Amino acid sequence: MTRWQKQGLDIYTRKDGSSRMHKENPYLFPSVPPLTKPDDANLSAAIRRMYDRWHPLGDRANDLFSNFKYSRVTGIGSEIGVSRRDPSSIINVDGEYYVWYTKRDTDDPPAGLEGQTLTRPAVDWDLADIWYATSINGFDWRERGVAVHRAPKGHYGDRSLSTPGILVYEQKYYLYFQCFTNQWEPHDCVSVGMAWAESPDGPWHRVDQPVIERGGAEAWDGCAIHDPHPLVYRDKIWVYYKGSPIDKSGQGFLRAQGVAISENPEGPFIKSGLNPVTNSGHETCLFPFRDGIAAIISLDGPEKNTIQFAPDGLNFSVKSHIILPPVAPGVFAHDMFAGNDDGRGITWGLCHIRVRNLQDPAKRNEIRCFIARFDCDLSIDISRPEFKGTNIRFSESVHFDLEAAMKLSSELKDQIVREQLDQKKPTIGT
Ligand code: AAL
Repeated sequence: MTRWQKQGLDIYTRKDGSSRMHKENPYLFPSVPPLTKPDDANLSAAIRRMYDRWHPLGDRANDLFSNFKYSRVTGIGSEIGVSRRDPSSIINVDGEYYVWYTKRDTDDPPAGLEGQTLTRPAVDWDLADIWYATSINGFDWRERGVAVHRAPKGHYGDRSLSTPGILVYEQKYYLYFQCFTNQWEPHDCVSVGMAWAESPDGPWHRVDQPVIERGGAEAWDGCAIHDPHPLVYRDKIWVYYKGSPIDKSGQGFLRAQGVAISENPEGPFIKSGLNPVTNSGHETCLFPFRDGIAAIISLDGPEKNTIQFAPDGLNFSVKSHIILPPVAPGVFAHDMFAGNDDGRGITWGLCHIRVRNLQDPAKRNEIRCFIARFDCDLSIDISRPEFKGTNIRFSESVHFDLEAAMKLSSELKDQIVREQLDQKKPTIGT
């Protein structure tokens, strides 16, 4: 008598509706896990989590999991003496992709806070302007020139403009960017400026005052509003950003992101009462996904290197753990500004890669960046199994790479050799 009836690849179900994973032996975990959680099986905490939090097929069945594969681009790629970094989202206007980014082309490399002058940059994104480039295929780019120049001396934004985010709203174009005024200040403190244009090719009109202000002295975003990332959601303009506090005593919130919302591109932007809405992440990168908002959260914080999702744009949770995420990504999401509660996800974007002068320890500030492309599968509409694999191993050169500080330095090695004498307790008899 067959008490249990098999349902395809799914579980065995009894007439009374109860289910189990294996017809004969309820304790045997099968090679093909049932797609729905068996209700009478003896499941470990990890396997229960697999059903309650993840999916029995793991990353393969997760629209919000992807690997990232990188390509060099032409036109805005690596160039000695020039830095291009922090690309905006990418838009498509009349068949051409457009991207905006920070470009620094100074005679001297970054010299740090102490070494800066009116013409020598403190950091890589100092004494910079917002430039733009276009492309037909997203791999080969043509640099088109400056989009938004620094302001004249004595005006808001006369020191440096960096890290742009693009918004297309009611047939007009808006760039939001970090707007540095006067001498470079410690801690990268800055507010957000804005410029608008009738066409993606400009001319751009710079607004002479901040459009999103820093929080108060004790706020989580009291020092800086970084990486402004606009999108349209629920009939409003949402600008996500990374905040940082003035208090750098070591007790403060290290990295978090929040959002400021407005009905007009010019503002006023009202910061969400729930800010910060992430507890992790460095540069901001978000895109509409189904009826919510997805975010690539990388580099910093307890939930670093994850893809997250908020069904309301505010309450994010981790949807996957990712490997070698793009740094400072700007993505192409054709529906970034559609606001139609039907986000389709992304398959590619641009990011930056940092190059540092490691030959001479005195020149650690000598940094430049270049733009690269990444491809991925965080899309509902395509399926690329090549991007859903795990178990990525890094090569010998990555393990001993100095730039990523993966290789143990000789100073740290000496310190460790000294310290481990105390820890060198006998294996037997402890
Ligand atoms: C980036 C961003 C912001 C910071 C600096 C330039 O990657 O987080 O833009 O200010 O670094």
